[in-house]
Amino acid sequence: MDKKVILSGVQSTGNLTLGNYLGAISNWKKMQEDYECYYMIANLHTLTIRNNPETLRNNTLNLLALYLSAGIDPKKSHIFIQSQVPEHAELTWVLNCYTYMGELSRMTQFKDKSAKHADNINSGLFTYPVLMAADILLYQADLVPVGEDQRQHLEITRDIAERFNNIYGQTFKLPEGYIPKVAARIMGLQEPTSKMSKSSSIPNDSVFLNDEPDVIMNKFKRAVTDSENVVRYDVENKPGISNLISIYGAITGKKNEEVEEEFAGKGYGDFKKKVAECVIEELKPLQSEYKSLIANPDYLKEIYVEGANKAEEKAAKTLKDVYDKIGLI
Ligand code: ATP
Ligand code: LTN
Repeated sequence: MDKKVILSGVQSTGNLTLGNYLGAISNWKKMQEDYECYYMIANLHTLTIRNNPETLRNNTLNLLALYLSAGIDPKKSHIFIQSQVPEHAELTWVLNCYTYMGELSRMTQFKDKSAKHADNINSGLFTYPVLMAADILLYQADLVPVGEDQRQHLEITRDIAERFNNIYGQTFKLPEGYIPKVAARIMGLQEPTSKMSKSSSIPNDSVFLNDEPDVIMNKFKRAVTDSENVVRYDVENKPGISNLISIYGAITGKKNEEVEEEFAGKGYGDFKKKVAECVIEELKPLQSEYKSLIANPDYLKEIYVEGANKAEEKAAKTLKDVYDKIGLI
């Protein structure tokens, strides 16, 4: 039987955070053993905010190096850059014509990002989910591993696919989300009521995968907690400590109660230090691999050229079917 297909991606907006890693990328690695995987760098999505061209180019290659160092293996998975497979932009235009303004205006990411970038509420930001739908539907993906914040975008993808299938007959597979039970939403260390994000402007809020060990230690030491001084999971009343418990649990595989037990009678200082140490340990091999990869742009190019060729083989088939069905010559 054919393997089930996975597709996922991350925007090339900056360095990956611990949230991106625990919520998404670390699952990608596990899935490549059993599925046909397409892992993409979503550099077209990145255009929805203003970028310096040189920074965008660097971020794209950095992200590729981070995928590889996090264990995504080009021999097992197809790793590619979205802009190198033109079918993504082409299918987006078609799907735009099957997507309603009303449904796009309900997207919480659009509302959040419009508030954050009030000076640049461009139409790309509005139609962002349609490009994401095209990414997924081109590959007839069965499963899409993402963090909790992308759930709504998966729902609209299914709605668009279903609408199209209803008019033209079976064309797109309806994808399912694969949202992990733990670490689907890692919060900021300074603002534990909002998610940790790559583009956060709050100092020490996000832990980046290529932060030096002493920087990671300091960020955790400064993490916002509460005055109770008891390590107890309670998102409502203790968002900071609960977030640290989630991080520690995601890395060590321990359940919340086990973490509470381990730190019973110990203060926050000890706990924060232990969380920082386990993050530093987890990231150590990734960081040394990243340093050697980023120094080898020829190798990175080899990977993305090969990945785009393989991705395009599959994407072109779906796009041709779509064009035929809707009557484009
Ligand atoms: P940006 O700040 O540019 O919006 P981001 O950090 O929110 O970036 P994305 O590129 O939007 O990251 O998301 C990449 C992947 O990481 C997605 O699957 C997303 O669901 C997941 N993800 C992002 N932030 C977190 C988080 N804090 N916890 C768990 N998963 C996350
Ligand atoms: N919007 C996603 C990134 C992304 C994506 C995708 C994820 C773009 N295209 C396709 C899964 C499938 C985000 O994480 N912000």
